[in-house]
Amino acid sequence: MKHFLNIHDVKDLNALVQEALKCKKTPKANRKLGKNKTLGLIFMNPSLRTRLSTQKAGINLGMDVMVMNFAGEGWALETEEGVIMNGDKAEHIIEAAAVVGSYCDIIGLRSFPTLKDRALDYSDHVINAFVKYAGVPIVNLESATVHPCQSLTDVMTIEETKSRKKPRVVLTWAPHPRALPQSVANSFAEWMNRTDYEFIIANPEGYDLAKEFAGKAQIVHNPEEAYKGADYIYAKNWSSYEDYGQILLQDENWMVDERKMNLTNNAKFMHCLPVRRNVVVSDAVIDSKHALVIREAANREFAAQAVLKQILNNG
Ligand code: AN0
Ligand code: CP
Repeated sequence: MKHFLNIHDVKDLNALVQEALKCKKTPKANRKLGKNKTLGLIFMNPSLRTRLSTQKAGINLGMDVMVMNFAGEGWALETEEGVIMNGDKAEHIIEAAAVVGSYCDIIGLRSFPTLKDRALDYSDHVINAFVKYAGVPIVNLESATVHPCQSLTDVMTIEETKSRKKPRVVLTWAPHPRALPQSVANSFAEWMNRTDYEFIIANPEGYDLAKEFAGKAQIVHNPEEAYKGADYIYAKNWSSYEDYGQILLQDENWMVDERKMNLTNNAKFMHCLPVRRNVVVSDAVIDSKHALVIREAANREFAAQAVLKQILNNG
């Protein structure tokens, strides 16, 4: 693997999931692989899990890890090419990416969408500028359009816990007071579409994901219909793609609650975290034995490790 930007960088999904499960069994088995290699983690936005799990994954492989929060700490970056930089942006991404690349063997980057300009966001221009100018492999730690480290973890977690070969997996939209990216949902859909699971997306009208990500998924606009017989309920809020970046609805009937969970096939509850209790999911569901959220977050370490291992092995 050269870069890990999205599902298209994964040739054999099952092999990568098996690698992550192997890393979980013996996390310190490859401590020599990353010796004298530097992993740089750059965050344009907040993080808990991605930052610590990827750092830990690098340490497990013997890498030296440097982390930098750009928001508020780095220079304000210009990302448009050919502009006269006489405004508030002090540094161009062309130099910034090349400089970080000169210190690192692998770079992980988190850069959220603007949620204002759909065409710009969906060009994923920030991470692509790092690919173009950093000169080293790039790992996507959530970009404007996808969050592949999360999705790999999600497939791994389903593989670990599923009670039938082809589970019925439901990605359900849930309410949220703030406008959030579509990245986690886009990515989850893309990765589910690479499995042989039954995959359904439940979201209100106006919240359909871009077709390129929803792919062959069955889309329903009624939560009760989707929950029936589900083995996994994967909740996430996203802002509208159609009415780009807008919040169209706060309807609490879309919150994951016990009433709807009772319609399922004893479904497990999943969420990438951070989650707002009693907005996205009720206390009763997230505190129940069906919630996989802590296992899911813990698995981030081994998913990241599998990715770093494949990149390091590529030389
Ligand atoms: C982010 C999002 O929805 O993309 C990060 C999730 C991993 N969530 C929030 O900003 C709350
Ligand atoms: N799930 C996830 O990516 O969490 P953080 O935003 O805390 O990294």
